[in-house]
Amino acid sequence: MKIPVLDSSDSSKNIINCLEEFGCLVIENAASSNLVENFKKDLAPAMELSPPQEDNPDEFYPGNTRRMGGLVGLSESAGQLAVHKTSKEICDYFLTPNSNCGYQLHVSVALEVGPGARKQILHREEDTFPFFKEPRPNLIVASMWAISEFRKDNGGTLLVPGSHKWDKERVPTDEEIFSAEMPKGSVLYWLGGTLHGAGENISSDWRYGAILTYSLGWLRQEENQYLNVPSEIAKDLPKEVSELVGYRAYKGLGFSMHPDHFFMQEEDDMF
Ligand SMILES: O=C(O)CCC(=O)C(=O)O
Repeated sequence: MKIPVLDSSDSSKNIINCLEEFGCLVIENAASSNLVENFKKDLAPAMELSPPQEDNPDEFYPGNTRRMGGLVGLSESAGQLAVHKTSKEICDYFLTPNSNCGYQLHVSVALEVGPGARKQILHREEDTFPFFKEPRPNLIVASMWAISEFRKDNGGTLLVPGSHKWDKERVPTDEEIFSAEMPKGSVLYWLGGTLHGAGENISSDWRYGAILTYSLGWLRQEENQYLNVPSEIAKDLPKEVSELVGYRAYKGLGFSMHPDHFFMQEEDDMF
């Protein structure tokens, strides 16, 4: 079972069926090179401030990597990626039925894997929510936008297709683990129950991805969006983007009386 590769011209029905079956897939030609280059330019000053750390084999995050969060506050292009049509269709299908308050941005991190970086421990995005008996509803959808080319030798994300349907105790064999290989401008999606992790980088170039994950609106976000995208920045974002970050109320949850962010539930939105 390999990672399926589709194209942005494929129908949403195909994309959803494939994701349902394999738990992951790559879509090529999803973002224009302008969008990718603008993202990279916007993030450059922040990435400079995030020097690669030395590796500590006991740490979850490998060394020799650069990471920066709060993407939609740093780059208009990141906001455009966050509300991309295909991501919305996928989230509407996999998340909306499990939530009375929609979905939200869960993590937004620019992630460069440098030469010599070791591979990351395989994990599931939903490992942090162990409170549901299997099979559980989908809680999280993840995307990784290829800001550079992703290859096996430069740390392309490792995935175990089909593992979203596995018993939690099952350990993948080497033959069941695949690297996501994709040209710049592609996007990789996986479900919250799919085993994955960054690959090792044995090349001489940096692998650059933007990870944007989405969770059910009633869950605690993994990244503290309100600190990483503070009020004074969020107020100038497109409404759709600030709402995705969490600046909105729905069914009485998350109301605010902040002068820049006044939102209460509508009468007919209550129950
Ligand atoms: O960098 C990658 O390819 C995967 C990143 C990841 O899974 C994580 O940061 O937890």
